[in-house]
Amino acid sequence: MPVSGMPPYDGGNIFARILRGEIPANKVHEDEHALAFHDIAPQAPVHVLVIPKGRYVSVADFSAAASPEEMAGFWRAVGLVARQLGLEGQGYRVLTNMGEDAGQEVPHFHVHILGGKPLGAMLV
Ligand code: DGP
Repeated sequence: MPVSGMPPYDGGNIFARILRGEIPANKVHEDEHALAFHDIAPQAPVHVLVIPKGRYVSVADFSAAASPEEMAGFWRAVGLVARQLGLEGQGYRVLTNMGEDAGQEVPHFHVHILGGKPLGAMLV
């Protein structure tokens, strides 16, 4: 359940459908807690999304409501995927968009892993 004030989780969102195997994704990793797949509109040479398997709308929801096991499993998967993609040597960026002002498009918590070129220091 989302924390109070959060929108309810919409099980019809595109990432929920990817998790259920209803639409395809170019997967790079899957385990008990997380799924990682290439972004459909890459913003860098490497652009992968990592999502938890649980029903969390955003980082606000995930950080408030996920269990310690889910959190640990999710963040372990983020590091593992970056390593697996060969990004550790050069560096990479991990970011998440939360809500309207940040331009969050898909209401299932996800982090972007971006890398494969110098990204600069700008955050916005
Ligand atoms: P955000 O703005 O943080 O919610 O980013 C959502 C990202 O999801 C955006 O970079 C594009 C990506 N995306 C949207 N639909 C699909 C899809 O059907 N498949 C894949 N692989 N990525 C998608």
